[in-house]
Amino acid sequence: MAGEPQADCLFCKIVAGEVPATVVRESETAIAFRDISPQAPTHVLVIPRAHHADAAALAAADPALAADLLREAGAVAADEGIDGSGYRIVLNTGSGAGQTVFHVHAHVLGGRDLTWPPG
Ligand code: IU
Repeated sequence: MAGEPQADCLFCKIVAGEVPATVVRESETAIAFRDISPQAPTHVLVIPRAHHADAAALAAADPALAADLLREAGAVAADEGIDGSGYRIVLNTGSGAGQTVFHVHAHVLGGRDLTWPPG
């Protein structure tokens, strides 16, 4: 069922505290933690506590939670001091776009110049 924890989901295990992560921010609905393979000086993942596979599934099932996720991503950027210089929020959706963990997560990237288009 939409939103229920999935036994085989790494990010559900992080939410449950069963897998360690460097958490930088928590709210009632979302948590933010540092990516284990950072691609920029700031690289934080923001995830809803509830399990939704990707951004489209989240937006369809719970638009208010999707809004929470974006608000938390902006708050992470402010906490990290990268909101002034600019940052990127990335929601890879589908394996062809590079999604490897199928629990929706917003990458918050910044602290260096970011080029466009992405690879
Ligand atoms: P993607 O958009 O699904 O490719 O992003 C998954 C991210 O999760 C990727 O940047 C990984 O480095 C990151 N990650 C992590 O932070 N901790 C983990 O244990 C695993 C992946 I596996």
